[in-house]
Amino acid sequence: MIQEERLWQRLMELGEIGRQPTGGITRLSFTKEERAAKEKVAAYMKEAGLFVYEDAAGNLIGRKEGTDKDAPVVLVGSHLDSVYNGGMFDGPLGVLAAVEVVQTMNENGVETKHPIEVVAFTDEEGARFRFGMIGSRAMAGALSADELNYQDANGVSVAEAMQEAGLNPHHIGKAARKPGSVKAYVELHIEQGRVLEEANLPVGIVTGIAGLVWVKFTVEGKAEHAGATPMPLRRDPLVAAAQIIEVIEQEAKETGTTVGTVGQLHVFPGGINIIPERVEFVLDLRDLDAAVRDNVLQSINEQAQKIGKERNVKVTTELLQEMPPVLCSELVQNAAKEACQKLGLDVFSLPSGASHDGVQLVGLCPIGMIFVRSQDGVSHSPDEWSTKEDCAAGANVLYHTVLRLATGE
Ligand code: HGY
Ligand code: MN
Ligand code: MN
Repeated sequence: MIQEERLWQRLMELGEIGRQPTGGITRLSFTKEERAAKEKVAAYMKEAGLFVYEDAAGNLIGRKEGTDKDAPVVLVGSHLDSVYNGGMFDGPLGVLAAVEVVQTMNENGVETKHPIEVVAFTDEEGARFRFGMIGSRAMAGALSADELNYQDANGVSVAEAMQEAGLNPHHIGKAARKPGSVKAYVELHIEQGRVLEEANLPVGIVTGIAGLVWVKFTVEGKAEHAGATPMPLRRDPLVAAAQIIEVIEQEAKETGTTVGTVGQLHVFPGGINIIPERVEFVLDLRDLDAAVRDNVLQSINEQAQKIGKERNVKVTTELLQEMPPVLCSELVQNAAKEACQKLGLDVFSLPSGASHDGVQLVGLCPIGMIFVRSQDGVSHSPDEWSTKEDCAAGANVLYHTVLRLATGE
């Protein structure tokens, strides 16, 4: 069994890095907060007896050698970057549980055929730039050089941020893993929803991960005086945007499985007494079925253009990122099921509405995830919480899952 106290202490310690006065954690990719978190985890990895290194994409990796050092590795981990003002479990639980798993193996002299590599992926959340999963995309060889030119809100590109962090963006291709070199990828993560809580269970096995699109809407009208412009003469992009956002809610509700969110909206120039000139907002649209998601998107786009015409404003869209829904492999799901049975835990399967790095690795190796119950289903918020007992239960399931995968053929 893993050491519950050590895992919890490390979670609490790591949870202080990037803590904001608002109570949440902000640890964006390639920032000093993320660097500090990586240094802390690198120290834990060394305590666990791992060989620690960073790959060309800035993924932090701790390797436990296998008895067959050329056998495909079992990859296990998650991410250390966060959303703005986020919680302390989303990402770190998976990384620290993975460290705890291999440290427990090493402390008990447990050898495995396959090498095991613990990974903390760079920029899973995409909070800083316009897309996420930079580290796992690089590992899958799916990151093009021109994507490194995208800039953050301060005009700093991914490439520049990497250079500032001591990485050479031109070498990003070196992070790609050869096909066949990874046996499986397993990630422990908080559920970030209410299903396990409703089922009154600490742990669940993920069947598949929803596919998402991020679409940037730009609505252009005419800046005019707030006091001197009669209502019928206005070309107000913010009211049009509000109508489009209502359409998003209606269309997502329609299917019963789709979720649509607008969490980021900017008004230009933003004066109290100015009818806005331009409004920009990003739609996050998801469904386990890509065809359903894309039909909803098409309907939203059609209605958005209609609203634009009616209000004499210009509506344009730009796809920022698209991730297909993926299924978790039977190999990993079965290993996790056996682990739950061994531990006397219910075998309970559920889909993931949240997206995760495994989505990027599905072309490289079989993937799978284990969920830990989230209190009130809250995440991406300072109120994100899971209990010490549930985190330990998840880490023990991860231990036996990884052991099964790393010792088997
Ligand atoms: O957005 C997500 O689903 C994940 O937290 N990056
Ligand atoms: Mn997240
Ligand atoms: Mn996450």
